[in-house]
Amino acid sequence: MKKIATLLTLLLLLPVFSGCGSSTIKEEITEKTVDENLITVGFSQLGAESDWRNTNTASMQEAFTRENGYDLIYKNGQQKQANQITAVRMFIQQGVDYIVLAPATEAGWDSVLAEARDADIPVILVDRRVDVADKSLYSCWVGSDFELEAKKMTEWLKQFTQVRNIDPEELHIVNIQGTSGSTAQIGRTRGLANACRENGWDLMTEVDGDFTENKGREVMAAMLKGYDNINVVYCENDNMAIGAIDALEAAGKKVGSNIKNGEVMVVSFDGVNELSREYCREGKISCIAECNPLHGPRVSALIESLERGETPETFNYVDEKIFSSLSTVKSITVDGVTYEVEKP
Ligand code: GYE
Repeated sequence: MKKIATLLTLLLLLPVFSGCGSSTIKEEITEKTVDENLITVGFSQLGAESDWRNTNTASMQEAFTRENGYDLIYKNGQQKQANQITAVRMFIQQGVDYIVLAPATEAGWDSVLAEARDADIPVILVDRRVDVADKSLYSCWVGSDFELEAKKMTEWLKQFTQVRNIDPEELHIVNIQGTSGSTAQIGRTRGLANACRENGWDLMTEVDGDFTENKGREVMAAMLKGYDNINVVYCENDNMAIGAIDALEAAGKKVGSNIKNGEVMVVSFDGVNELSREYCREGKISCIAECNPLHGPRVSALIESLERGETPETFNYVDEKIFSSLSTVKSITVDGVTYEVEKP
């Protein structure tokens, strides 16, 4: 079998080496030269909107190398679910061994995942989830507990304001949200909304910033025109926080934790981007709830487990930290678990 595959590969490559292959032909050929000894993985990544995403893509590419026994077919969905659906259909046609999907948003996956199941190709979800009626449409998922990240952040804010004698009704919060309908957005938004209700904080508005720096800047500038008393900006990722800080400073605001003195506090999620960590060290970002993107080895461990005929846990959560350079709050306890607040 291996010999036939190699022979086929050589025959297919001939026109390219003799100079008569166009780049389109080359692509078709690469897609057909599947090495029988490798595990073929089709990975549909949703896009490249943030540093978190790029680090996640790199982690996957480093894990699924030929040296590690994999043949990786990587497709960037450019932030569009339609592109991701096309990629999954292509993987099915190519007969890959596993489909790994990092879905942009949760809805609308039922049909294409049913096609994968009909073709007997296991689907592993990474990072965000899908909302499908039939839960057997995917084997398992690995990623973060986004609502827990938000609970950690809001618990930190609650303790911080208590220690600094800031009354709950003095907080005027805006939320710059991640891509609407994505698991990360849903969990982080829900966590904040619940905490605002429970603590009596004023949640003034929630606006989609699509997880990008440019959108964060744009949305913040617009909010500053609509509200003059914003004193907490909750950004659902660091890239949007960087954009928001630009807009705040351009409008003459001082970012920082001294709310009583008129500073605007910025908090965010991820802790991947170097500039945001620097901002956190300087106090421009008061607190970051970590979101870990290094899923490559985790997905590969799940595939190895499936290869051995095991049934891995359906939902696999990653442990995450919380960072602040302020020493006001030393630790927080959420759902019975205590987290030390670490230096960024
Ligand atoms: O926080 C953000 C990215 O889904 C966890 O997506 C991911 C989020 C991450 O764009 O930066």
